[in-house]
Amino acid sequence: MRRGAAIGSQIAEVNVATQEVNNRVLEFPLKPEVDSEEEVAEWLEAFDQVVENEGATRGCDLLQALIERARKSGVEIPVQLNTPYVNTIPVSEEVPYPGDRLLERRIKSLIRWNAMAMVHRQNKQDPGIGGHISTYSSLATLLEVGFNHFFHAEYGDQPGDFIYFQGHSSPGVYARAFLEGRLSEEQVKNFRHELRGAPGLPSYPHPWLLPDFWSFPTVSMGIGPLNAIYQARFMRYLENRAIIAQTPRKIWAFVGDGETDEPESMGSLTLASREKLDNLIFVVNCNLQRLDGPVRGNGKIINELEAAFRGAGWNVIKVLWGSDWDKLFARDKSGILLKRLEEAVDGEYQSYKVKGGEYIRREFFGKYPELLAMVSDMSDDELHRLARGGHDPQKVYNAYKRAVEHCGGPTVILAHTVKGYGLGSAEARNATHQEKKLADKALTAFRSRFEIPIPEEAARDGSLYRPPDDSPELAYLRQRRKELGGYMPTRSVPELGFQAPPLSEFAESLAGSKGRAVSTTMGFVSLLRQLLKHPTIGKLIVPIVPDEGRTFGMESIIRQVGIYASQGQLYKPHDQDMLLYYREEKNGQILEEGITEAGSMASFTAAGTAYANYKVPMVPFFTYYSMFGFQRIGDMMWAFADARGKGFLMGGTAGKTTLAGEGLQHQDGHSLVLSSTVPTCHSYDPAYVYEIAVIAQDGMRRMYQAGEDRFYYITMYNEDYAMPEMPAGAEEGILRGIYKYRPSAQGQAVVQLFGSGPILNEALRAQNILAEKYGVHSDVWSVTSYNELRRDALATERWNRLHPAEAEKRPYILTALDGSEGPIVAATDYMKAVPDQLSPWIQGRLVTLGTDGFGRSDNREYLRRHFEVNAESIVAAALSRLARDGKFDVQRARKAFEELGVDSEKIDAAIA
Ligand SMILES: Cc1ncc(C[n+]2csc(CCOP(=O)(O)OP(=O)(O)O)c2C)c(N)n1
Ligand SMILES: [Mg+2]
Repeated sequence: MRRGAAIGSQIAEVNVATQEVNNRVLEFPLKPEVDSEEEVAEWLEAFDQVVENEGATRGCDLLQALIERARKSGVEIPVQLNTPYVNTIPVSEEVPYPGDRLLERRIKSLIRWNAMAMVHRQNKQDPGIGGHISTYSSLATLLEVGFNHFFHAEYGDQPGDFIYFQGHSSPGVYARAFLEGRLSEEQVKNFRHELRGAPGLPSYPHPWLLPDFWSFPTVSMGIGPLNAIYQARFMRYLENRAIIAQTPRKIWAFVGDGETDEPESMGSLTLASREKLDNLIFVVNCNLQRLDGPVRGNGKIINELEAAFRGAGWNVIKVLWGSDWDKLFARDKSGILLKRLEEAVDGEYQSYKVKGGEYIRREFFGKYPELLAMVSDMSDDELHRLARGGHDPQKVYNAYKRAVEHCGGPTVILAHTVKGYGLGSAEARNATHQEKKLADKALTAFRSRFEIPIPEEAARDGSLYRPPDDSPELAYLRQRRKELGGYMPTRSVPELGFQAPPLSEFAESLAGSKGRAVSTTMGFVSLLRQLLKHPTIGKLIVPIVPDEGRTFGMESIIRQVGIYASQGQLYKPHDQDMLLYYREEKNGQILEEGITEAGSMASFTAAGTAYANYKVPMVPFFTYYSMFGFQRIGDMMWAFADARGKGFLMGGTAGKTTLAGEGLQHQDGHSLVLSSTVPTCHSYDPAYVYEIAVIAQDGMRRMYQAGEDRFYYITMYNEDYAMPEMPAGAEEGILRGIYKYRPSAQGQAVVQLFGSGPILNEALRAQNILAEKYGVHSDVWSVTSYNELRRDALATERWNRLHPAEAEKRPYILTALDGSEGPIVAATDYMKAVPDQLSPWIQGRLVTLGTDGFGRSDNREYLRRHFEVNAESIVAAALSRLARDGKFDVQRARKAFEELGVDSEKIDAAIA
């Protein structure tokens, strides 16, 4: 028996008795350095024999045993996550293409043309309007194989797939919809001209702008892939909770290779494998380029991504080379071609495409005589046309088929493509991303290459072309989509049939805490518990929390509805004997995300758009540290608004002085400024639990019952105080942003005090001090939303501006203040910019106290003194202002400052 074969048969017994094998393998000690080629050949031959005679699994066992053995012997084994730089699927395992390749190529050519023409034409007549032609040109085959064979719209009782398109490929998606007859020529001609009276097309996938078409905003890089992962997870959540049926539908996410540099793209890969999301397929369009130049000029982005995805547990399918390469690989007995493919870096691959066949022969194949000989029968033109895998429908089809059939985890397809494919001189050039127009010559060349049947003259104008309805191309295209359930993308919203519980059902929250000191956060948690118990909408509530459940006192909710865990609870929690143990369940309701606000926001997005995507009106409540919300993941909130998301963002531990102790990086004084920038976000800063109840009830009614596309940001604090009962008739004011909470008890008020959140209590204390010590009467108002008041005032003002002949309307803030006199001191735990939003309408009256500047570690008393938002500062501000107005004695005011402990020379917190 040859030596190698002996190793094979001996190690084959490794699974039976490891120790025995260990001893015997010692007869053939592995050497870390192999010193002769002959020796290597012997080992390889032995291995080949094992695989041939006993199968691949046996070969794998053998390698495993060798690795273990090597580790035990102290041999360091290099971590190797890369496979050879060839297609993952060998030719021998490919299935034939099921479609009509010729017709599909015709259709794809027409789409290519129209996508390019749409952008070209628009930039010719409106220079600078922008658009992209080279992203789609690299993606066309990847999308078309999907559209013709894989992307399911609704079919039978199966709901459809979800597709996250690369944002910059939108012209191609529009061009297909144009051929399908779903978009009119007028619409396509109005690409990027949305404001001209005629229906136009938005630049990118924006559901807000084209709500019947797009579902997933993707164009801010990184948001698409992250949202896609959490979408796939949320789909499983709905299935495991029996809210929707389990189906074989898929989520396809098309991602740019440059886009993978965004941490959001790669940050949650392990969630997808941990959760075994075999409903998720990523297709990374590896055209090796981004906006400025190569993604990894000096290396290989595909290898880097393969290692990252494999390391994260994904099934990786590389589609690198088109079918033309197959014959070359068949000739490559020595492995020299593979060696050359592996040593060339992406910057070189880019040059090969730019510089053509002669260059490829000289620089790529010419490096080794043996390799050069391999292509001696091929012309330069043939070398140039050697296609990359992502442009070969046969290879792409096989990859997609395997991805769709893969079970047990997510798949990524790394598809090698050429940026600007088919655009002649713009192909693969560094500047191709920004290319918007083609020269006349390039246009006519494009027309000839893709055989577009339009006159040369029309080609130069970038005319659109749609073949007759009864043409074989359109008939085929329609037939394919019919078989796959219909056209995509499409977005539709059903009748939601949601009945918001009436406010009376929240009697407990409205009744106050009967003197018990509680926080608004605790009040919210009670409200949430109650909602979760609700007989009809309880199951639709989705509590989301990024590892802060205990901070917000949500342990009871964990006990009540459990944490969603796709595998159930595989361990006995150590606190199982306790009432509030850490309960994980396969059908748990809470999404406990761990420490990822971005991931939580992605879940919030999946849940908040479920009313359209899954036709179930899920109501998410995402509770988080307010400092780590809009500031950290504001772009995702913006995308949520674009996606017409609904739900409640609950900003806990809010306020710069209310979150005591934590200091600069925790204390939030500006999320309300940031939230005010999102058009569909309605922000509230409530002081009392009944205010939260009123806002939440009305929010549910407006979003899910009345069908308004809006969402809420509500701050919640952790300061405990007695929650009063709701004053009669306060609802309207709470919702619109202001109501008088406690009028002056003693007499006509000469000053108005505005307070929000816990600072309302400071205003109330100030009211007492002013009256008792200084004989100044004041009214106290709870301002639940400066943002809402400002929006109302702006809308009213605009109406007045546009209707000069009609009776002037008055903004709500002014009607609310009718009859209230004197200066207004507005105190907030947020920046002064928040109350200052009202300045234009209460000009001359407003004195703002807010928490501009960096936070500090201290208790509330000292923090409020530092930021000048305590009762004493409110009193001082009122007296100061009254004194300036000649309504209060100046000397008395100065003395009052001393009595109040207000230091006129203290450093300004805004710059401290
Ligand atoms: C967050 C974000 N940053 C920057 C951009 C601007 N931008 C648009 S496309 C692009 C390059 C995209 O390259 P890649 O992801 O490789 O896609 P390709 O067009 O090459 O397919 C950049 C930087 C953006 N859209 N989003
Ligand atoms: Mg790219």
